[in-house]
Parts: sequence; structure tokens; C-alpha cells
Amino acid sequence: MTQQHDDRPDFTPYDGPAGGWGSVRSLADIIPREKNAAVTSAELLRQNKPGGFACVSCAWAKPHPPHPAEFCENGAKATAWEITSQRVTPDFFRAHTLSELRTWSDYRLEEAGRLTHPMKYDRASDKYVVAPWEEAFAAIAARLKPLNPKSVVFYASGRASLETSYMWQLMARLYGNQNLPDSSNMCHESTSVGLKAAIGVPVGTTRIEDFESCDCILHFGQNVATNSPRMLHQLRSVHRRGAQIIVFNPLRERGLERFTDPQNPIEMATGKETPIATQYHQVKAGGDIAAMTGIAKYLLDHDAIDHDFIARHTHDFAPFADKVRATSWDEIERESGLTRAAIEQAAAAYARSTATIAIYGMGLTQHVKGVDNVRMLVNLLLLRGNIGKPGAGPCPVRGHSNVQGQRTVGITEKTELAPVEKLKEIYGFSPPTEKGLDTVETCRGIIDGTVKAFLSLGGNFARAVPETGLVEQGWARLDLSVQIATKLNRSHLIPAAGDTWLLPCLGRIERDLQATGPQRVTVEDSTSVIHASLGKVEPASPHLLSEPAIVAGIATALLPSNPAVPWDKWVDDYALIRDEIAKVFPNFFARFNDRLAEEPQGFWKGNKAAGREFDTASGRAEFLVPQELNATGFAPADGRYRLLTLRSNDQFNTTIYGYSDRFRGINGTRQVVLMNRDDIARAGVVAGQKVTLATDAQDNQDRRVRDLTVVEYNVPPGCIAAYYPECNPLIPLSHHADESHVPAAKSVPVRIVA
Ligand SMILES: Nc1nc2c(c(=O)[nH]1)N[C@H]1C(S)=C(S)[C@@H](COP(=O)(O)OP(=O)(O)OC[C@H]3O[C@@H](n4cnc5c(=O)[nH]c(N)nc54)[C@H](O)[C@@H]3O)O[C@H]1N2
Ligand SMILES: Nc1nc2c(c(=O)[nH]1)N[C@H]1C(S)=C(S)[C@@H](COP(=O)(O)OP(=O)(O)OC[C@H]3O[C@@H](n4cnc5c(=O)[nH]c(N)nc54)[C@H](O)[C@@H]3O)O[C@H]1N2
Ligand SMILES: [Mo]
Repeated sequence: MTQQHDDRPDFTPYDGPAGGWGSVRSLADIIPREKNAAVTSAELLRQNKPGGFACVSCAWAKPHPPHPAEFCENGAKATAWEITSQRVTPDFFRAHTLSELRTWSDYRLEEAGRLTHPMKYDRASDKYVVAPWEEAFAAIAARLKPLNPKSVVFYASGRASLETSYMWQLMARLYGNQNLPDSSNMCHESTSVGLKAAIGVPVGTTRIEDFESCDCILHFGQNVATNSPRMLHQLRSVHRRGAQIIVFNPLRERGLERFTDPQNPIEMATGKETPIATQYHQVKAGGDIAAMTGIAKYLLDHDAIDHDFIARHTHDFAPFADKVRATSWDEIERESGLTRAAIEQAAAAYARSTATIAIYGMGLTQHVKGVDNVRMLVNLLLLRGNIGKPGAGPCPVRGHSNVQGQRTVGITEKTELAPVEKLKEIYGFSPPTEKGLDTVETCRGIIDGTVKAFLSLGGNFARAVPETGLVEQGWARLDLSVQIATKLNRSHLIPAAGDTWLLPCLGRIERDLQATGPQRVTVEDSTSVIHASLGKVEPASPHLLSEPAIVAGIATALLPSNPAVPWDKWVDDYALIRDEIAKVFPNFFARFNDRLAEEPQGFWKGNKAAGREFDTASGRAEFLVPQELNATGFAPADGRYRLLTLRSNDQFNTTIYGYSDRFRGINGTRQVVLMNRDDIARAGVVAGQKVTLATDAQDNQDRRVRDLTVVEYNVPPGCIAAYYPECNPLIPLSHHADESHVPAAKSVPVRIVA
């Protein structure tokens, strides 16, 4: 059951499968709570289907043909959450000051419902008050015009459509910057950097069909049952075909162990479960480079490598092989926390495979050596030629439903990834070429005062980023904060010194009616397939504007008029925006509108590396020689733990649906720290006791999170786990992946203060 906060904390280990009756009960609990059961139930049948809408939860691939119900427990929660009948109206804001709302939990803020009117912060009353859209656009433009464009940031959170995202980046560049951080800066940027350098594309090469022909899956640091549950269907059929699924994860995540399909009546009636993992290795947090080095060592020692592929398609194999051979099993065992025998068992299974997919998530990307983690996994694939053939390839599992797509259409702070020449040719201006700010650099700018204005296309920036304390203090000094959002969150409650705007938009499941009729939007999934999405639900309020209309409103007020950029016409007909995308990105989007019509199940935008064409420095796939086995970026020390920050099964990032982390058996509270039994004894605490975590960093900043209940849990010694975003104040801003700047949220150095 989904529970309220702390109503009765309960830590009973869960011994059911993922899916199954627990998942049905969880839905039966959530749908009525949002008081819109009939609409939600009808909408769920349109989810992830041709002519329907693309789920607003994760970015996992949508199979064709779809399952009769192509949704999962968490996708259904996301749908119910968006089309709730609860409303945050002007009356709500008349009743509550921002000082009061800041004391509310993340759960309570979003549970209050959908925002209904454009609002402006009024300092005298400390409240949001209604203001008309035209006033909002004019006032925002008036604040932005005198500012140095370099001091303004345009953040995007990964959910907005390709159409909106395209307009967002174009507005920023026409205004004069490419300060376009997005949530992927906290997420799969290690993939974008690592895969680009290794294989020449910033995205995975695996397609959903590959799951039908692989005979092995290497699975690192991704929590499938919670974060991409529809993928359990693919994993289950892979397992049933007798393929190997080899998991590396510090936690024994239930969905990786066994699954009962909640949509299969026979499985439900008989309680039949399918195991998922064939091997499960509880690697230490940050120990993956070591574990993968061990696998590579076995492959080299047993000559289980694809010499022909390596010779024809790769570069720098020799230094990589030398380094691996020179690394001792002692070091590998110590750094991975795994025995040689366990690693060899994994390596032997991999060596027998003819086609392997490498799946991974935040467990690899969110470390100081996050890029090396990704590259090391590619090294393993290259050793056996597992790229560019059926059933093989890297498969990063993306987060937000269009986070990969936002990057594809120009949301990037990096000039070399921006379509500078095309923009210049088509719109007749000189796009900025100075590198823009990413998320970490934006935080630094907010803290040191060089960032003056922050515009947010969705998301909950102040809550999702590291170093929460200093970021919130800096935020209060901004000249302008503009938040385009569906629901209230903490980032909306920290008023800027200048103007603060809260602009409510349509969600993707809602009908988007413009001058030429109902509009579709498009998104890109984790496997580079572009899908159309048509919302049909009555909008939460008649005062909402669509995201494209809001961006156009700001852009029109802000920028000199340019006949090549008819913002209003684009809002009248989103197909015109798709025509622009097709002109600027012809390699991926030629005949964009036609292809949507021809392939209603979605079209693949293509991927050179999938055809063994490697757009890298050497023109071949690059091996990387890892410099360190420890991905955490810090040395072990007495009393220093590696904190990994987790998502529960009852949240979407900073959106907290409830207090039930069912598969982990943690219910009724999120204020916990999961510890190994021996560590509990060593630390001199007891299970059930409340402790404080303090960051163990060599700077003068005091970072603490208090009142966390110790829960005994099966985690490797020296590793502890607690929830995101509650623990974000503990992450130093400087603690991020070397090249990609992804905050290292999966290994934060902390001490326990009893
Ligand atoms: N329902 C739901 N769906 C979501 C989200 C959500 O919050 N809720 N968020 C979305 C977003 S934006 C994203 S990015 C994805 C995130 O999805 P995931 O990539 O699954 O991210 P996390 O939940 O942070 O969990 C990472 C997993 O890595 C493991 N891990 C931690 N440290 C290490 C390590 O050092 N090595 C290894 N091998 N494993 C490690 C953890 O135990 C955990 O199982 O999901 C997306 N989908
Ligand atoms: N410690 C720690 N920190 C992390 C992570 C971690 O694992 N550990 N994970 C990181 C990752 S992977 C990510 S992606 C980031 C997430 O960071 P963000 O993407 O910034 O945060 P979300 O929680 O996804 O944003 C939720 C808000 O989005 C708004 N929203 C929802 N739907 C829509 C819509 O359709 N349109 C608009 N305009 N707004 C909408 C709602 O107002 C909601 O409150 O957090 C990162 N932070
Ligand atoms: Mo993410």
C-alpha cells in the first residue's frame, strides 16, 4: 500500500517478485487517489500505442506491435499524477505564503495538484498572485533585455517534446548564448561523452529487436523494475530463451531477480515467476572498472577475443591489453569487492556468448570516473566484436521520456554538437560559439552570482542538483526566475531577488488545440526511435498554454522580429516546427512529417556505429586504457563510507508519489540509511537508531543530513544507501564525473555521526 510519510515506518523485507499482485495493488491504490479513475483507466490503454500518447515516465522503447496494455505500474502512476483532478488554484496561493510552503514535503507540494494560472511572486505578501500571460511575457522580456546574455540560463528537464526543445534552443541562441544545461547533465552525460569518444555516436546502438537475438546481457547499475519496468518483458523473454543475464549491482534489486507479469492472468493465478538474472554480483559502489578489468583479463588469458574485429575496427587495443595484463587479481578483488572466482564465472559466461547487449544506468554514469565506467563497458564489447551486429551493442537506459531527443535537436552547451552552420544559413544570424554552461557550471554561477537569470523548461533544478544549500542561497539573489511547470515543487518556492514567474503548461496527455486543430508532438526513446504523441484529455485548466506557446510568447517579446522565425505560425501548426527540424537536422529528420505518417509505430533515426561506421578520431572504435580501478575519485579511509543515492519505487526523480519502496521493503518513510550488518556494528550504532550523515570532504563546507533511521540491509561493506533528493545537500558541487560533469551521486564520501 502507498502510505503517507512516517505514518508507520515499516522495514519488512519483500519476498515477492517484481510485477505480480503487488503491482496490481499499487495501481488500485494510486488511481483512485488522484480522483480521476475513469479517465485514467481509459487513457492507460492509449499509452505507448500508435495514435496514442508516449508515456510521460521513462524513455524505454515501445515495441511494435505493442502489448495489449503497453504500460507498467510506474507509467500508470505518472499518468494518474499528470491527469489528477486536484488543482492548485489562485485560492490555494491566497491561503499559503511561500515561507509556509517551503516547510511542505516534496510529496505534499506535488500532491496538491495541477497548476492552473500564470502566477507572479509578490514580495509584500510573500505569495504568488495571478498575472495575465501577456504581462508575464512582457515583464520577462523587460528583465532579460538589459542583461548580458552570458548571465542567463535556459534549463530543460528532459520531458518537453522535440518541437518545444527545438524552439527553446533556438530562442537561447537568438538571444545570445548556449547556456542550455539539461537534466542529462546529471544523468547520461557520461554516456554522451563516453560513447561519442569510443564509437562516434553519443547514444546506444541497441534496438528492441536485438533482445530477440542476443544470447547474453551484461547488466550494470540500472534498476529495471522501478525505472524502466516495461523492459522486464524483454528481459524475461531473453531469460526464457536460455540466455545469460549477468548483473552487477551493489544492491540485490528485486526486479533483476524475478518477475511475474501483472498482465498475464495465468502467471498471476499460478504465482508463476520468471527469474531474471542468471548471475548476480554485488560489486562495491564504484568498483565496476575493477570488475570489468577482471573480465577483460580472463578473456585475454583464455584468448576469448575477436581478433578479426579488433584488427579491422578498433584502435589502441595493445595498450589496453598491456594494462589489463599488468593489473593483479589482488587489486581487482580489493577494488571490486568480488572474488576472482565470481568474476571469472561472469567472464566465462560472456566468453561463450555470440551476441551480447550491455545495459547500464546511473550506477555507472554517476561517479567521478563515470565516463571511464562507460568506456570500460564498451571495451568489453569491443573485445568480442559485440557492436554493429544483431543482438549486440551498448544499451544505456535513458531517464526522462525525451531526454535523448532534446540533445538530438540542439539542446547542448557545446558548440561542436550544435548545428551552427545550418542555423546561420536558415535564420540569418551568427549563433554563439562560446561554450555555454552545463548544470554544474550553472550551479557554480548561481552560487558566485555570475548567473543572473534562470529559465526552466520543466524540472526541479534546485532540488535535483548537488550542493543544495549554497544553490538555494544563491538562487535568492537572481534577477529573474521563470519556471514553466505542471506541478508545484521546491524550485518554485525560492523567490528571486528580482522577478519570479510560475507559468503552468499543458501536459503531454492533454489535448493541445491550436489554430489548425489538435496538435501532436514527438519524442525520442532510448533506442533512437521517434514517436508521435497525441494528447486527448481535457486540459487541467482553460488558462494553461502549451509549452510551444509559452516559449513563443517569451521569444516574441524578447527577440527582434525575424521573418525566418515566425513563432506564432509555428504554434498554430507544430508540423511547421518539424519541417524546421528536418531542415536543420536532415541526417536524422529528413521528411519528418511524412515519416510519422508512413511509420505510425515510430521511425528509427539511424545510428552510424550500429553499421560499424565509427566517427571517432581514428575512424575506428577506440579502446580506453583506464587509469584507475576505483571509480569514486576518493581513497578509502577509516569511517568514510561510499553513499549511493537511490530512487524508490514510488517516485519519479523529485516527484514523490508516496512512501512505499515495495521491492526494498521500506515503507512509510524515506528518511533512512541502509547499512550492512557489520558496518552497523563497526559504526557503534543500532538498527532503528537515528543518525546524521556528514560529507567527508576536504573543504570548509559543513554538509549534513539529519534524522536518518538506520536500516540493516544487504549492501556491500563500506557502502551505504539513502534516497535522492533528500541526500543532495551532501554532494559537494566539485564531486562530479571528470569529463562529463555528472554529479557523482552514486559514491559520495560521508561519515556517520551518531
Ligand atoms: N519510476 C521511475 N522511473 C524513472 C525514474 C524515476 O525516478 N522513477 N527516473 C528516470 C530517470 S531521469 C533516470 S536517469 C532513470 C534512472 O534509472 P537508473 O539508472 O536505474 O538509476 P537509479 O535508480 O539511480 O539506480 C541505479 C542502480 O544502480 C545501482 N548502483 C549504484 N551504484 C552503483 C555502482 O557503483 N555500480 C553498479 N554496478 N551499480 C550501482 C543502484 O543499486 C541502482 O540499482 O530512470 C528513469 N525512470
Ligand atoms: N542525488 C542524486 N541526485 C540526482 C540524481 C540521483 O540519482 N541522485 N539523478 C539525477 C537525474 S538522473 C536527473 S534526470 C535529475 C532530474 O532533475 P529534473 O528533471 O530537474 O527534475 P524532475 O524531478 O524530473 O522534475 C519534476 C518537475 O517537472 C515538472 N514537470 C512535469 N511534467 C512536466 C511537463 O510536461 N512540462 C513541464 N514544463 N514541466 C513538467 C513538474 O513541475 C515537476 O515538479 O536529477 C538528478 N539528481
Ligand atoms: Mo535522469
